[in-house]
Amino acid sequence: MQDVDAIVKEALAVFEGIDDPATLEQAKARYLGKSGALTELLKELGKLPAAERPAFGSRVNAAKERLEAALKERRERIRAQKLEAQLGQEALDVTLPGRGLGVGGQHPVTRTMERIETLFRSMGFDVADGPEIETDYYNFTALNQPENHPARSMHDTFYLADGKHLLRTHTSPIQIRYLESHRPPIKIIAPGRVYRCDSDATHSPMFHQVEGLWVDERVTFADLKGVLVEFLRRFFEREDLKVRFRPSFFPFTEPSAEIDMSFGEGWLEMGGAGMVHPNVLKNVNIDSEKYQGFAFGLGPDRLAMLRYGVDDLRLFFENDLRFLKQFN
Ligand code: 2U9
Repeated sequence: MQDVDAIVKEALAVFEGIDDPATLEQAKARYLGKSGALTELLKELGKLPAAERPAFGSRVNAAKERLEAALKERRERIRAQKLEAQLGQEALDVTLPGRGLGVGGQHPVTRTMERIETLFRSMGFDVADGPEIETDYYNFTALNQPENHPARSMHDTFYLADGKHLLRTHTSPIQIRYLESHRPPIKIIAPGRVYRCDSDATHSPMFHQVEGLWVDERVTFADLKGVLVEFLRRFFEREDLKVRFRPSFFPFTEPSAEIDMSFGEGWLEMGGAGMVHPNVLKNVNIDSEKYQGFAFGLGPDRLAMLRYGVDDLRLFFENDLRFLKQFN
C-alpha cells in the first residue's frame, strides 16, 4: 500500500507540470476521484487495527485538503497565465505613428458650383432648389414648350416607367416652382443636376446647369448683359474678357441669345439667355404687362473644364481618384 505522503508528493508534482484546465481535472480524478489513489487508501481503513484508524483517517483527510488546495492554486495560475499570454498578444504599441485620417476633398464641379453661387450671391441673387424628378408640366408645358415640341421626344428625355414623370432636362422647373410661390421682385439662380439621353466627350447623360432669373418692373436686356459680363469676368479673373450675344431661339425667352466669350483668338459658347417669354409669366400668374425679366443658363461642367484645363467632360463623372485628387 502506497504511503499517504508519497501519494501527496507525487500528486503535487503532477499538478505542477500541467498547464491546461482539462488535463488538470483528469489528474484530480486519478488522486481524489471515486477510484483515485487517496480514495483507495481510505477503503483500506477497515484492515487496520482499531487504534490506528482515527490517526490514519485524519492523515488521509489532511492529504485530501492539501491536494484540493494545490488544485485550486494551479487552476488560478493556469487562468492567469492564459490571460497574460492573451494580453501580450493583443498589446498595442503606443509608440507607433498613427495612420492618420483619410481627408476627403471637394469635387471640381462642386467647387465650381460653389464659386458660381458665391459670385451671384454677391450680386444680390438668392439660390433656389427643387426636385430632380419632375412632371412634364414643370419641365416643359409651363416653359412654353407644348406637347409636340421636339425637346420632349424620348430621344432627349429620360421618362420614368409610370409615364407621368421624367428626369428634369434643365433646372428651369426650379424657377417655375419659385415663381408660383413668390411675387416679384424675384432674383434667383437655380443650380443643379439635369439629365438628357446624350453621351460623348462633351455630353454626359447627367450634367449640371446654373440658370438665373431676375423678374421686376424694369429689368432689361441691358441688366442681363451687365450681370453676365460681370459674372464671367469675375469667374475667370480676367477684366479684359469679351462677351458676345448672338441672336438665338428658346421657347421660354423672347428675344433670346447665345452667350459667347473671347478665348484666345476666337470665341467659346458659354450658355444662353433672353427676356422671359410673356407666356411663361402668364403660366405663373404674373402680369407680363407690369413685370418683365431676364433668364439665362450656364453649364458649370463647361466652366470647370475651362477653369481647370480638362478636355474630356466624362472625367468629371468617372470618379477615378487619380483624377479627382489633382483638384485638392
Ligand atoms: C424660366 C424662364 C426662362 C433659362 C434659359 C438658356 C437660355 C440656355 C442652356 C444652354 C446650354 C444651359 O449651358 S446650358 O446647359 N440654357 O441656353 N436657359 S434661357 O430660361 C428660363 C428659365 C426659367 C422660368
